[in-house]
Amino acid sequence: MKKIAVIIGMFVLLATTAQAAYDYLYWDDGYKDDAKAWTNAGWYWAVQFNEEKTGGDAGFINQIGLVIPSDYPDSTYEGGWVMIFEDNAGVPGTQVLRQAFNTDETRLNQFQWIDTPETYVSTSTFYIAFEEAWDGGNHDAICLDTGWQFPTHNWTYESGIWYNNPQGWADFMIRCRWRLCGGAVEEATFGQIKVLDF
Ligand SMILES: [Ca+2]
Ligand SMILES: [Ca+2]
Repeated sequence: MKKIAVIIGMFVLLATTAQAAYDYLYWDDGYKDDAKAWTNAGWYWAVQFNEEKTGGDAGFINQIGLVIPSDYPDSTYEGGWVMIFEDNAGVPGTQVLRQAFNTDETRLNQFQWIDTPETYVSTSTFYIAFEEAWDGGNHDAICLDTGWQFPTHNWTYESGIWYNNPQGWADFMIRCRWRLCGGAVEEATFGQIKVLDF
């Protein structure tokens, strides 16, 4: 009986070890200070995560989080698209996910988490992007914080060209839930996710 218990214990231990944990990656400080809106579909806001977060490993993403402001640019909410791009020599490259989402109006001004299919990202640097629903109109905007800046991680995609934070805005409030391939997750990010309340 004792032997069986030990064997069961080993299986539990193995199962626990094999079960990959996810970590939340982010640069923003969790406090909304500002918001930006565009009226062009096909223009994106994006946040880059790199080896500082991933430890240089490939991984999987299964959630994307973003903060949509209330009552800006208006008080109707159209949702939009979330995307994941792999890295190509320091700029966004292959798109590995594009998914529509509906804005959760109970979670304006705070993180709304969108489940995605578990998406393999082969590069240890990658980009999470948000695009408004369709062209024209006062469609959903993105929040950003203006303290504790990591502006080099902000990207925009305008008229078909990627720019590395051309306006000096920081930080777009776009996060993701990521796990590295295989083993245990390193301490890949800092702090806890803050509750937005302002
Ligand atoms: Ca609207
Ligand atoms: Ca910041």
